[in-house]
Amino acid sequence: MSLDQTNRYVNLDLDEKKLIADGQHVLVAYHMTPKSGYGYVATAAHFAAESSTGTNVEISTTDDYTRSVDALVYEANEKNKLTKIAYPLELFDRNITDGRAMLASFLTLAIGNNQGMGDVENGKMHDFYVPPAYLQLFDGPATTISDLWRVLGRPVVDGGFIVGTIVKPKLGLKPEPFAEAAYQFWLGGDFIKNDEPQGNQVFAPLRKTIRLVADAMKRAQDETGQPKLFSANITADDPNEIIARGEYILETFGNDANHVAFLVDGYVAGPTAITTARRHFPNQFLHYHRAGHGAVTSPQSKRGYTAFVLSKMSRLQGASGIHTGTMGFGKMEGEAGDKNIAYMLERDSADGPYYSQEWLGMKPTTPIISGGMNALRAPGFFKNLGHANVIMTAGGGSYGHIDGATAGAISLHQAYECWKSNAEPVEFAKDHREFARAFESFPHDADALFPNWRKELGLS
Ligand code: CAP
Ligand code: MG
Repeated sequence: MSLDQTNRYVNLDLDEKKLIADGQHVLVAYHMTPKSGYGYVATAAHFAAESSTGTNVEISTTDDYTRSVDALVYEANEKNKLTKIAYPLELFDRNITDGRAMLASFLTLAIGNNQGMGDVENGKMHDFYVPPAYLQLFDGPATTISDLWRVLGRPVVDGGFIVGTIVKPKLGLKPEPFAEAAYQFWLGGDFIKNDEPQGNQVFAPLRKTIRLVADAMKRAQDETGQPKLFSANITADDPNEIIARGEYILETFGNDANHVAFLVDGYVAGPTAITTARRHFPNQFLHYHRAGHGAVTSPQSKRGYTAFVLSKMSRLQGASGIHTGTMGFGKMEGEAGDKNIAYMLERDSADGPYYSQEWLGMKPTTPIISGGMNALRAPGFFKNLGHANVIMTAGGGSYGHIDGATAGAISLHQAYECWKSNAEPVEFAKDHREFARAFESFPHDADALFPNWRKELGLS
């Protein structure tokens, strides 16, 4: 039987409103289940101990100050498996260089050893609250979608939908066909990203590919008279590699350097990679790709943290935009209610599942919508979210259009117009060719979303 730490690490008399008013604790809500045979409150106590100042036995070195910074369970509801823990701000590590906070410390405490304890079946973070004194220690975003709208020549407020894609196939294109694929999309669209694994593969050396992409951007801008954007993947294990890639890319784009965003695979490469990009390239839109997050965020996973928590953490780190899924309208896991993730990212005050959060003017992080999206799915997505001030990257939805990527891009712009004009999509398709051809390009989606489309559009 393990040590009963309830007396030390549980205080169910703590009042959440007072904890928030005092502003001296990070509050975290977990769905936690003890292993069978273990008491709920006692396990929650051990969970808090292992997440702060304790271990599984009493130790001789613990002193009064140590006890004063214990993380404390202030709610332990066995019925709905809800454990809430208050973490004193003193527990969290600060940089020796500038005294600022680091997400690594929040993770290593709040979602560290407590993820593998012998008496815990599972514990998953569903929400957390950051008080002003801790919030101000995080970088937050340096650039936002407003900087992209400015480059696109649009209003920097409500600049509207940014039509994007991912150069597909995910891997396998050599530099010349890669750049051609980019050029073809840019003849109709605004924004292209590297796919998350694209970097410096032997068949597509980054230095050559980036030179050709920069040239393709120039040609597309000349051809269309429209500014174009490129989100270049600079993900790497070594911060020096991240910096070297970023510097090469900016130098190569030259006068178009402010048309470049930097893509970082923030889940697999972690907070160090995100912060390296955020601090070394503060003028570039920081595009957080979350590939791999499903390992912990999927509803199937009873450990780790949710997509909501991942997204909220990305704003603290300074992501200008993060993939927030397609809220049930695309190919990846998600549901319409995920729009609350978007609201937590883009608003100055928003409600999470358990905590309201004031961002005190910290710049917003833009929802980036990706994953099986195409022109047919877009109007329903905008309707659910309630606006279109987002970046949508449709890979298959562009390169899978039967008239090619340019038409795919145009069909996405038309989908935005369809939603903005509150038009019925099949009716709208009758006088918007590329949008109509999206029905023929993605017939399974068309059948599911608009069963009468063939008859209405005069197709057998
Ligand atoms: C989408 C995508 C994105 C995922 C990311 C892909 O391609 O490029 O990486 O959607 O998921 O590789 O699948 P398609 P999320 O447009 O062709 O689906 O945005 O949910 O993190
Ligand atoms: Mg991808």
